[in-house]
Amino acid sequence: MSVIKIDIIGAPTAFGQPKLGVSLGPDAVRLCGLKARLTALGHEVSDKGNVYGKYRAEYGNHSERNEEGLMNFVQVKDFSEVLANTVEASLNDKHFPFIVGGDHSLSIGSISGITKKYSNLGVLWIDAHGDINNSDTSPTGNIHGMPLGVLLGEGSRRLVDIHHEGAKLKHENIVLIGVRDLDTGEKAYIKEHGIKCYTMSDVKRLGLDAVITKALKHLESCDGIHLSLDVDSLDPLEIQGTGTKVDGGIFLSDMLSGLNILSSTKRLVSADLVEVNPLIDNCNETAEKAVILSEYIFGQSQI
Ligand code: EXY
Ligand code: MN
Ligand code: MN
Ligand code: MN
Repeated sequence: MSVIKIDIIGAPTAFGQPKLGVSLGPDAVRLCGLKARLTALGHEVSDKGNVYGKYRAEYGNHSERNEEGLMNFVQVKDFSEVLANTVEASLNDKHFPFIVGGDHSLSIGSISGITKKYSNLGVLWIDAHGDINNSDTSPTGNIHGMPLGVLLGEGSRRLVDIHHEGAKLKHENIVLIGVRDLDTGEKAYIKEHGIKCYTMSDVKRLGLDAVITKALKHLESCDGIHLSLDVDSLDPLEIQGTGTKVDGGIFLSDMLSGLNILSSTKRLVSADLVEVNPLIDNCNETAEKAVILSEYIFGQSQI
């Protein structure tokens, strides 16, 4: 197995959603031995600590909508800028940025940093949700439901222009996997732009291995692949510690098999692992499973 220089980047933001606790996700995952367990696979692992902007989520989420209907806009923008710079620096060192959250709004920052280097980035978005709302379509104003919309250049210009101006991703370079809770506006947007989307029904019918294989084929011409893995893609029977659970999800054993296929291609250049919330968990089991997912992202296999 080839050695990967992994930078663990903690992204303890909670400003993209209303529940307290998701900012503790990175440390909950560290406590389960993330660094040691990735090192044991033979990789060179450096823990870069947590990234902080000017605001600290631990003191409570000030949920006021701005004039564009966005919750905590100032805090999300500030955090995204800092995270984008950190991720870009990791890539400049020729390392693999592994961003551990934190709510899914962090992907605005991480992917903005990555696309400075990879201008034709492919993204595998494994999630119960589409996260493809924008300031005009969102029913809640919660920015963790909008990162893909923002990265595609939709809605609030002030969010879209974070780190570098304009859209960061192309519609044809995104594959959604495991979705089962889309808002009306998200469904219309996915159809209108022909975004490749494997719903949970598709995953059930085809199997996750086949879906990942098809997704990789779809992203064949990309200059790198980023994995954005939301733990709420897993079935709530297996994980409790995440803020927006949706029944009928992926089982851990299936996910590990799919990640095994993905990692063996060696096309991944970066990854996010998001939405672990230890305050609503059962004895930190979601963080423990997040570490198992991480091991498979980085090439763990069963023999
Ligand atoms: N679609 C809903 C919204 O936009 O508020 C719920 C979004 C949940 C997003 C989670 C993290 O993936
Ligand atoms: Mn180095
Ligand atoms: Mn998400
Ligand atoms: Mn989700």
